[in-house]
Amino acid sequence: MEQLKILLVYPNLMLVSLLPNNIALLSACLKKDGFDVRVFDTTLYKTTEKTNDEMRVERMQVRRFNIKDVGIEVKKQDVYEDFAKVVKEYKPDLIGVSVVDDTVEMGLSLIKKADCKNIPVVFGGVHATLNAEELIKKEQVDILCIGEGEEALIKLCNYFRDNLPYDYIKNLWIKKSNGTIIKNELRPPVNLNTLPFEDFSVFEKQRIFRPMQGKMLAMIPINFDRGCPFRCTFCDAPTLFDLYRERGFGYYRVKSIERIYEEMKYQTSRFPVSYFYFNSETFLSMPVKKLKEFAEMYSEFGLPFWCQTRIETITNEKIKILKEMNCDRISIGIEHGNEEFRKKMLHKNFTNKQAIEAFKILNKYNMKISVNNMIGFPDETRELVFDTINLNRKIKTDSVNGFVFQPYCGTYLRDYSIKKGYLSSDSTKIDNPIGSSVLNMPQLSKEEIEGFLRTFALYVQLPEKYYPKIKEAEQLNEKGNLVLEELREIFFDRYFK
Ligand code: B12
Repeated sequence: MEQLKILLVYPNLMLVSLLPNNIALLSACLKKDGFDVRVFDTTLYKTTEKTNDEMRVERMQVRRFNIKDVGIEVKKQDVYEDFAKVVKEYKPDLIGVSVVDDTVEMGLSLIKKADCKNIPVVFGGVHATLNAEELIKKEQVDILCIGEGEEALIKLCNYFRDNLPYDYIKNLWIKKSNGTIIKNELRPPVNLNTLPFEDFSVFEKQRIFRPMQGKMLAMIPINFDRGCPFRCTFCDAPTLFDLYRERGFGYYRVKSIERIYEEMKYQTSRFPVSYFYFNSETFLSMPVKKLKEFAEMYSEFGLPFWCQTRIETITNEKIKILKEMNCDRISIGIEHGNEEFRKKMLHKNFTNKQAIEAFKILNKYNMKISVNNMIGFPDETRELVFDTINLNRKIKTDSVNGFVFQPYCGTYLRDYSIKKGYLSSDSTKIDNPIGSSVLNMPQLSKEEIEGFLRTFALYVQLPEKYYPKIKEAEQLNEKGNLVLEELREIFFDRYFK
């Protein structure tokens, strides 16, 4: 029998370049079952004026870098025409599109503008899971995958190939020709230790490069776990956790060290990896004993790596181990500087004293740190933004990120924003975390938030004598732009040389 051809689509923001585990994992599962897989990835296409990273350079979060250093050229061709060509030439039997809130519009447009009428189209990813009722209404969507896709997609493709009815596959919502929708139950979560290794070979070769503070590095993401045990109100993780918990399933799982070792062996034998990106929402939540075991195993690789953790998990012992392992950079979410607001609104319970102590430990070991903060939370005021600035001033880091709060589908803070009238209930509009606020709030306007975003790093790093000038730079007008330019040069000279 002829091999069934599956086209996986990764609509993405321009040059948001870390390779995605989901597509690589789905590809590996499909190939293991004998399917032919091709990926259409929009990352290298010129789909917006500026890239996220260029905007982050403008906002003084990251150092200047050049994608051409590693031979990456942005594709000038029209992404929709190229996709239509791929569909026409490859003639897939089934198309699978992976979407988050920021990329769903592009995913829908790709399908609409190509000739996909006689090809079943499955949408999956966190947006499909958490905004299912709306997404299934779209004419481009035939099937939705709710939650995990590994087993559901394989079952679907096998049944499809064997001409078996596929109406009752768990995790899938199926739209029938008469418009009715069959909503199947969720299946239990997969065992992360037994999945096939991610297949990154489906991406173009240059896609392995990702900028990291001024350098382009060959980076492979290694997923340590799936889900997160914490309940931050701005994040999708608690909603995914609850979706599974309501059915009696535990969603948060951690891979074994042996499994992570095998994955790293596999990926380094296939790609010229120079850096690992450890994907775990709270890397240091593992006990010291496990971290030590991991460190011992990791000495065989010794490559620099990035990881992310929470303030509460930082101890002298753990950071010492990380440093010895060659950890290059650690990313930490403070998110907000006001203890009470952070606890009540974001459900993050650490104290400012704890944060300051944690950063002392990190500095003692000379760790490179990126700190993440958000501006424009519901109910936030100008004074509250200054609490975030002030806490960041008390800690020493080499990269300070001020992102804008976005009310992602399925999050608690999205519901809260709607309840407070800051967002209309039918709005699924989301901007980039490097973009603009989508909330309409009387006490902190979109323009004020924008002003803070562009001057956040200046407020945090420059001496207070600059504050009157920085306030001028907040203004979104010609004068403000000129002052901002002047301060930016001072900033780059002092901190990013
Ligand atoms: C690693 C990561 C990244 C990586 C990789 C992105 C990726 N798509 O994998 C990078 C750094 C590139 C990234 C970028 C962005 N990210 Co991100 N990221 C994550 C993180 C921490 C883990 C994702 C992951 O690897 N999970 C493990 C994989 C295996 O799970 P999965 O992606 O959900 O895929 C499974 C199912 O959803 C399903 N599935 C997925 N796709 C498909 C397709 C088909 C056809 C089928 C059948 C099934 C299916 O099957 C998969 C296997 O079970 C999540 C947090 C989270 N809770 O998910 C945020 C998260 C996904 N990111 C988020 C955001 C906002 C972004 C950016 C928009 C940020 C930006 N402006 O740059 C971009 C968008 C890039 C993109 N096109 O996806 C949000 C999305 C919120 C939302 N509701 O839309 C999340 C949820 C974090 C949050 N704030 O809550 N991200």
